[in-house]
Amino acid sequence: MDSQYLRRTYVDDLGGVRLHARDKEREARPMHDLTATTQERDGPFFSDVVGGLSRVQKTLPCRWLYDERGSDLFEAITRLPEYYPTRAETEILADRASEIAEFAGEDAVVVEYGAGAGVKTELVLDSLCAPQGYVPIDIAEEYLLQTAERMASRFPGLWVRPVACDFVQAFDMPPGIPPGRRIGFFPGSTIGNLDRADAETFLRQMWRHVESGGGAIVGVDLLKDVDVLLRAYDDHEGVTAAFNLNILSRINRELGADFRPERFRHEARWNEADKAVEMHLVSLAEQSVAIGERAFHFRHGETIHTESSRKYDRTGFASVAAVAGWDLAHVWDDSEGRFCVFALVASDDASIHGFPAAA
Ligand code: AVJ
Repeated sequence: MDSQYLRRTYVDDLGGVRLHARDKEREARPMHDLTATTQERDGPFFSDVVGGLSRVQKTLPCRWLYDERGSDLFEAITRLPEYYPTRAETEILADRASEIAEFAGEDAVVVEYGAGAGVKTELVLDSLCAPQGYVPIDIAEEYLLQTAERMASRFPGLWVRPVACDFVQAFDMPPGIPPGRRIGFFPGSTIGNLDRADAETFLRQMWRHVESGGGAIVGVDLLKDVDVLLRAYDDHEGVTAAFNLNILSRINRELGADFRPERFRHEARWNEADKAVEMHLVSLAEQSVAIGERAFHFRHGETIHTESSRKYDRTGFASVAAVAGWDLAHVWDDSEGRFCVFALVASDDASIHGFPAAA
């Protein structure tokens, strides 16, 4: 994991913000100012950026792509002709609504990782029989709170408790969750952003969150023709390029850096060893960038690796899930066989779950 910092925010009754003890000093700030905490030079954004740009292969963790503009650009990506995953997954969730409802059972509590704008959540909550609760988890707080509010008004009586945090790090479920079978929901192939070890750690944590007998619905993008994959990450309109480059503007704005985004270009690459599409920002010149006192040097053509989106085949993903304590209940795919949705059940083999609780 890239950062030891973890901010967790539980929103009570969608009215006020209740913060963890270690965040007490921030309690006085209004809700929308929470993002401003990333400006701190000792904050998680700063340490990730400085740490990532200090490596031989410069990197920026992809979670920082999602500030407000980045989240808007990602929503625009999901509507692009080249970006098939969202459409394919939405088709599956809509077509399989009754099977999903049966799988989840009555009175389910949906725990969504990386909730974003929550478009697919509505589909799933609509399919379910009397869902009791919804716990959206996301690091992009503005979107998270909007989504939580929308779901609360769209599904009256639903218990909604957003958790603002980076879900790949260890954290506990908020208190007061209504009884009912917990269903982890991890759509969008976001699991593809994690390497094998982190995917396994994530799946173990989700197991701990839903507890033995709980379920999970996980969207996974499938291996396919490399040209099709690359086009999905390098569209004609340049929306993905803008999404990728936006991280430089965010670093400028929030950390006072002097990146010149026009001196970088977006590139999508296939990494055959990792079976992943990678996004890079390629330096168009030899240049130096300052962040506070620090300077980072770029050779002409040197890149910053900003995201990996790993692609799986069905058996490959099922075996990662199995190692983390999940039994396979269903695999559904779209009509063109591009994407699949796994329905998993948390096995009760306690021996593989020595997972430590969050500190
Ligand atoms: C939201 C992480 C699943 O990897 O396909 C889209 C993000 N990046 N285009 C993905 C993304 C470039 C997306 N995920």
